[in-house]
Amino acid sequence: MALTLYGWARSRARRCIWMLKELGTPFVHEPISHLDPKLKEPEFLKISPQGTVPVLVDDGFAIDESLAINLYLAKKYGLGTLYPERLSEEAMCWRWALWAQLEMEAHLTAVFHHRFLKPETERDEAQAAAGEAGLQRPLAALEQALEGRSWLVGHRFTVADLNVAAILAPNRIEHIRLGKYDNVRAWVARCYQRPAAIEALKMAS
Ligand SMILES: N[C@@H](CCC(=O)N[C@@H](CS)C(=O)NCC(=O)O)C(=O)O
Repeated sequence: MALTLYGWARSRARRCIWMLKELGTPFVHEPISHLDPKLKEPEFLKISPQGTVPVLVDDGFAIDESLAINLYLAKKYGLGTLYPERLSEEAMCWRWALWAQLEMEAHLTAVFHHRFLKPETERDEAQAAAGEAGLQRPLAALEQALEGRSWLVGHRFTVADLNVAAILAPNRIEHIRLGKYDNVRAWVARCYQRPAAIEALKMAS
């Protein structure tokens, strides 16, 4: 099989599983945990230089970084559906991925870690609150971008929605107050009602 995804669904690999399920592309799944020491062995570092998951190997070509993997997969297998053909729309897909990674991910991680993931004795509510405060500007921008529209780019669900919604995963955003962001809440729900998203989430439970 040419296409192999490494990383169990309880890691950021879930983002790529979601993409692969959307595309319906056959793939081999190697559900290795992000805690597995094998990730730091020379053999694995050859395909994932930082020893992290997810990593995708497509016929000898290896790529890590979940959102980049999704852009690659969408362009290769979903051109005209999940990946727009028009250059300006393609550019917006890159834009949303970079934006989500840079403007949201670190803040969300701080909230998730300090309100949920860390043992109670190691949680620091000040760091969680700082993360939540840092999220206000990007959330307000996303709220505005979704005003009067169902999807971020064009008129259908694309890799832009998948990548941003993957960062705003339900298990993360349940720890932040989304009260005033009605468009964001509704859009996240729309994205996660998709059968591929449901399947990917099930694999993590
Ligand atoms: N920005 C990377 C982050 C990759 C990452 O940190 N993955 C975690 C699992 S969610 C991991 O493999 N951690 C193991 C480690 O950092 O040693 C991506 O989006 O793929």
